[in-house]
Amino acid sequence: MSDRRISRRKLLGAAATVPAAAGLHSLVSRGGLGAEPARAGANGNGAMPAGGHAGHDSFAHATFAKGRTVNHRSNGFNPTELLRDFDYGKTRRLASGRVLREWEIVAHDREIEIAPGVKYEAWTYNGRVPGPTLRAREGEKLRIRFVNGSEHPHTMHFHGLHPALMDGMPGIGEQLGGGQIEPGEAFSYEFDADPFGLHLYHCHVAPLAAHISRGLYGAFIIDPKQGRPEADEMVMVMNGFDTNFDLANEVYAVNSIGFHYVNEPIEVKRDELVRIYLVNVLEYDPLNSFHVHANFFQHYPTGTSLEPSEFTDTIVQGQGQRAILEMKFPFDGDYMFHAHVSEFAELGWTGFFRVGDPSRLSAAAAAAAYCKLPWGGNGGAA
Ligand SMILES: [Cu+2]
Repeated sequence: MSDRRISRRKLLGAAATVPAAAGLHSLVSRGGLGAEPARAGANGNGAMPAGGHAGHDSFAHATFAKGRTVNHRSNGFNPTELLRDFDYGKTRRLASGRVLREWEIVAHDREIEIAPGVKYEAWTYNGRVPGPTLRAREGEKLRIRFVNGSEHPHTMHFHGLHPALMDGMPGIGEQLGGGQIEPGEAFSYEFDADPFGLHLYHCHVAPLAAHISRGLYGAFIIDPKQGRPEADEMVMVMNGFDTNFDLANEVYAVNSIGFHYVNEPIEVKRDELVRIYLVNVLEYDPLNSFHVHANFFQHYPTGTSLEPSEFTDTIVQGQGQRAILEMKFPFDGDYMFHAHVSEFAELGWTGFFRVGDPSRLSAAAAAAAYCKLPWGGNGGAA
């Protein structure tokens, strides 16, 4: 079978009859990505490493082996840390009394591992995907110095209110040294933090889908002047990776690493307010979604109002849409969250919240037992 003709849908279908990990590995390596040769499992014959997941020897998850993880150290970022990592930049007060907030963002080309053994030649802001979560307060003056250390031209296009010359669009702003920023060049974007809400930034060089899907995006939060109630805050950027460049994604995730929050559930406290800044940057699929189990959340579309629009357990977002979600977990245990597009969920876009003290949780086995769920691969037959 020609690897170029393997779509992610064929891959899913093939999972029932062949070790799918092998399918993805060969697909990725033949697709020209990464140096890793095709190999099915750690022992090279298609079997997963020993250690408690014997049922997966021949019929693994569609693309993932439970218990195997990516190398976060060589990636340079870990989604568990990235989740609550807000970049406030550096501030100083101007003569006018206003706060000036400044960042430096450098674009780098960098290979990252997005699923165990699956390497991807990413283009990054500050070496990570998604880029740093830039966070400011309504009314401040913002300055983002962008340095293009990539081998390709890029920009930073921010969502928000600003003049055209600061829009990060090729062909607009060249007279200021802006517009398209060539390799080795730099430019400072300056605008006011307005309006408050949850926004995003991304590269806007053509071909746009390619530049975005390579990893050049990040969340951009403008807090309202009066702030928001105290909460355990986290950022989830819903993304995906077209590992063989056939204009369809093979891996889906929040914060880039498929199934990361299954391997490392997000620990939250019972009855504490959890606030999720949710952004959809997924390319090649028109819609993405977020669903949480056994709970409901307040939905603040774009975060531009302090009043929620809906109390629900599922929302749908097109590309570029984002929302703030607020919820509390009234019971201890493991609670799944995932795209309600089942195909995305099975290709990586699934995680767990772990509520309460894991050592005291008799019910906290869900994440560990995830691979035994029927849609985890083989129905748990050992
Ligand atoms: Cu770009």
